[in-house]
Amino acid sequence: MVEKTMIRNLAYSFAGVVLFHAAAASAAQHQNGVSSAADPEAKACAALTRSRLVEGTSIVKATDVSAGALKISDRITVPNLPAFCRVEGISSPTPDSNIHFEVWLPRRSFWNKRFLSTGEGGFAGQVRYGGSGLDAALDENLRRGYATASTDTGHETADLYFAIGHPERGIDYLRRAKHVTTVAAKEIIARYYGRPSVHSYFNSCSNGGREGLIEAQLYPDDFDGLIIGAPWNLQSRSSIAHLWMRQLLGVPGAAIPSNKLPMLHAAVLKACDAADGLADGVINNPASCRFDPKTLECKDGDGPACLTSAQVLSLKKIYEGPRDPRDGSSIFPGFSPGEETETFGRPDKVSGFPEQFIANFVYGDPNWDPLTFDIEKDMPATLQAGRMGDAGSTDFEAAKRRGVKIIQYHGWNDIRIPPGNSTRYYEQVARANGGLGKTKDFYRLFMVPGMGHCYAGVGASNFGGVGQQRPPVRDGAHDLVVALEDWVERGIAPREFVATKYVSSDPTTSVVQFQRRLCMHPAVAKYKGAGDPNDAASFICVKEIPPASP
Ligand SMILES: [Ca+2]
Repeated sequence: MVEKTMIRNLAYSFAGVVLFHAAAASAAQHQNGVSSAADPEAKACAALTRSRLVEGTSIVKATDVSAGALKISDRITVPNLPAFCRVEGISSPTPDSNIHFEVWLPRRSFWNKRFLSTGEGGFAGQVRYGGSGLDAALDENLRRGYATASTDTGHETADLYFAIGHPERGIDYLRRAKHVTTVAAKEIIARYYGRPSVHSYFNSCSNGGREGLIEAQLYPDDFDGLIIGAPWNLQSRSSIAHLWMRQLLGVPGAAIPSNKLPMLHAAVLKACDAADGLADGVINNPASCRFDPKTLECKDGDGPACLTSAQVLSLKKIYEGPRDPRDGSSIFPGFSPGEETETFGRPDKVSGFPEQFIANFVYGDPNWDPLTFDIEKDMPATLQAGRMGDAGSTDFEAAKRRGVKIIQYHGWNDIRIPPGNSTRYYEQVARANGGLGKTKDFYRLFMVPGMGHCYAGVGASNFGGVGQQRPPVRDGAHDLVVALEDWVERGIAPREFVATKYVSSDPTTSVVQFQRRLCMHPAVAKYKGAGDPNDAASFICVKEIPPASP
């Protein structure tokens, strides 16, 4: 694995110049440390340690790190880094706060004059150092020449119930830590280089997507452009939906047995796969898929090739999502047809985050039992708790005034956060901002056929998002970050992307299996009917209004 990583990293394209890291092989063998104090950049780095930041925030340590692998802890070593200044800081916006953050500063000559922050998924709890050769964490941002930052958001991963008895730490995670880290990072950048970054960007997914939306909504001065992946922006509603489904499928006979999933998936594909012009196992617009679970209902008793009436009912509810028992309105979208594999219909296998959310923020009780969840009883308190950290506002006035640009994406095969959450939220934003036409001047959504949560899946799922394999080309067509820069800095708005599927999920591979077009919502990619289906040019983006959200 290390060997493969080294081979892949032998050539990096830095600012259009390909640099060959001839020493990469040997460098990766060593834990490189502090470089010579005589080096002026090393001196400038060390000097940061003594500088004071805004009140409540201080630099604990600033270390000049030479090129190679950096050992962070016994568990974490980040390979193949260029030389940089590693700044470790701490921030206490309240007396109970304990926010750790890091800012990584590339060498002056290598810096591309920009700040690109990564974000933190799930409940964070750790600085996002690296992604095992994958995209958009501190390591890869640094390799691309950005000054970059990440935070543990004020608690450690092992502290599952960090907000219980520590409400301010809860707020740090929900909305404050990313902001104070960003303010500190910008100040550190200005001091180290003697000038501020020309632009500040954000790129993350899931809870990181929520962080980005919170930033754009509450702290619009922080970033000039943000990439928002599959946002967990409505933690309260998402948790309600998850627990509702867990309860629904926990009833004896209601769950869909895993041995029936291949049969179910095949039936869904048969109904909807070819609607985009190509039967390739990927449904480009699941929103228009009219698969009726009832067509699979057993006629003569239960069997492996059919669903019982209880299973048919479960399946309808999985696709539909929970409804408010008081008025029948949709609380949260269901999952989209096309991903009836492995953990489909197994919420207990997907995530413990909803339980953790409710324990921390709703009842303050680590022993709260998720199996006692009752939508009627528990929904009001859960929605109330969500007001603190849900990023559901549609008010982007301040961001718009500053010219902030937002690119959002979401995989249609996401079984952690339903993809309908992104389309529904985006449509709400559009309604509140003068319609789709005006909204796309500052905010664009790209749905990704066949991609799971943030990355991976049967579709073309690599285009510069966090945790993805790196795109084959770092340009505005293949890479979200470059596209965002083009939009913010040159006024060139992204209309579509080329997403890549590699022959293997090994991050070292560069052999392309196929490429597809990602279209701007509500357009959908259609196969032209002729041409190599592995070539993105064989597809066009066709305007297709999805069925209205309930
Ligand atoms: Ca298809």
